[in-house]
Amino acid sequence: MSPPLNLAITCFPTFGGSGMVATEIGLAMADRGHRVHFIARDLPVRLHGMTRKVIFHEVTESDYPALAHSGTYPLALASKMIEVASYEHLDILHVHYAVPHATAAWMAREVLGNQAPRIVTTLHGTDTTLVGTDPTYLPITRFSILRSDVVTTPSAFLRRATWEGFSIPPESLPIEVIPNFVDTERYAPRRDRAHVRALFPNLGDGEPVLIHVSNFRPVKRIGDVVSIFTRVHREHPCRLVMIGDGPERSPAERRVRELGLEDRVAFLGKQESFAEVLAASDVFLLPSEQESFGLAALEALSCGIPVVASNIGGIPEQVEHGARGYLAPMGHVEAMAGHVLALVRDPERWRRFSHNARQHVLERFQLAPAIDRYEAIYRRLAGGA
Ligand code: GMT
Repeated sequence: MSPPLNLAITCFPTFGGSGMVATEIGLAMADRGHRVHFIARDLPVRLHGMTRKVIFHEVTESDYPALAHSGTYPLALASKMIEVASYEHLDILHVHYAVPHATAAWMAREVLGNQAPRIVTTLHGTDTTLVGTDPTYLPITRFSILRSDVVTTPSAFLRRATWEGFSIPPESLPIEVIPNFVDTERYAPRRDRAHVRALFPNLGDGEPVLIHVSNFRPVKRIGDVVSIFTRVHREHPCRLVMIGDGPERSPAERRVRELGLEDRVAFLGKQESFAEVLAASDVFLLPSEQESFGLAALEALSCGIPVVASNIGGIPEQVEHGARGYLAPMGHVEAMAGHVLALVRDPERWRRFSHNARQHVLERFQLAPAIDRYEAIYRRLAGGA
């Protein structure tokens, strides 16, 4: 049997897809007997309440006044990586989201020399499409990605976008596509309407519930979520559940109040666990402008909830139009509302899509095969390849 590996993971600790994926990988590796460290600014959300399974190293910055606003986090992170790698003899440093994690990992490796762990960088989306290719960060992000030992992306779309966005010829940077995955037991079909009735006490029996989950950033087009809902509601009374928080939440809440629809829309804010509400809903909305993958849509599909989304980024790699949901050009709220109506007005169609969605996730997006692939990368690198 191969010896356990000593692995460190760096990610954003907040409610974002990249942090969730990173945490699940770490926990799964710990389950497989590897020694797993997390190096981050704060305890990742899904590690709360966990004891001893993984080891957490908090990155703290100096509060020296002259350093205020000088963005020293990458230096503090690199120093912590050096410290942990030195006394824990790390084999692998797996960083999620290139900015600034891949750069900190590269700095740490420069300092550690031949004692350095091998670096795996998983790109997640905006680190390529938005932040990374912003001229402010482009040269250093491109360099750090190229210096990683292995680079992975959750979709073929993001692999292409990385090659193109950073002007990297594919032959000089092989990128492995490892699709994101979902815990199919936690996100399982459970049509227990009590979970949505708790939010809407006077919910009618056949009244559909639409749902959206995100970080409410401009790329999510929260205004489109509300527009799709209002159009559907006009034709077919329904409800909307909004989970998450971010800059677009207040304007959306204001608009819902102005429309007099506040008793039909529930804004729940950030929720650590929402699988039951998701599984009790009817259609998941994701009209984003950018989405390298769309983890929340995968969680919905896993619960057997059809998805209506924009036809962008990596979404078509999981949502097949006309089979597990519907896709429309970004911003076409009329078309998306039409697709929602097609689902909620036709229970037979909804059941077919729901079944297809769950089956597809069970066949393609389970946790174990994805973890096998990450583990194979770690083993290959630790073995000197
Ligand atoms: O946009 C978000 O939801 C947050 C962001 C992140 O960095 O956590 O998500 C990105 O990574 C997720 C996990 O791989 C993907 O599912 C999201 O599609 C991706 N977001 C974008 O590309 C905008």
